[in-house]
Amino acid sequence: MPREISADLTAEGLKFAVVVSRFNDLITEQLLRGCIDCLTRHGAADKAITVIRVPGAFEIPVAVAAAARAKKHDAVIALGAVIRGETPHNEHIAAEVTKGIAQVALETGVPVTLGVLTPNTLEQAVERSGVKRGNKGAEAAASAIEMANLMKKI
Ligand code: INI
Repeated sequence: MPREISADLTAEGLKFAVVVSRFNDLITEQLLRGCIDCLTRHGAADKAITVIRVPGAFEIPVAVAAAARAKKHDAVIALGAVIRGETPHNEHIAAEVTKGIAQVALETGVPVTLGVLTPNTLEQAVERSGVKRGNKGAEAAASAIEMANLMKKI
């Protein structure tokens, strides 16, 4: 049998930074709610969660980088909402955020999870922030817990 490494979803004793953008805060506040709910339900203490607010999704990577380099958190969670059609440069923003976040994770070795919605419409954003299609903030939180535990095991 090959040796396998996988991790559980216990957040007890782990520390998290959550970087959340204010742009489209109708949506991002719901992502944050889902994220914190997931972390605490899995055992994270309130004082083990630091919420860092940035103006828009474009500013997420630099704050994620600062949080990861501080080496105070077991994982960093990025939350935002880039909605197509709000501005012609929305696609550039979405691409930069995704690339930037991935780069930080690879460079620092700190897991960073992506809870940035990139829907076509506000309605889709609402659906993915706790209404019909789950909550992307909670999904990003669960992935962060798993990755934080996994990195300790590898
Ligand atoms: N920021 C977002 O978080 N979502 C968006 O949909 C968005 N659009 O479409 O413009 C957006 N723009 C602001 C951007 O992230 C920066 O905050 C701004 O350009 C200042 O650097």
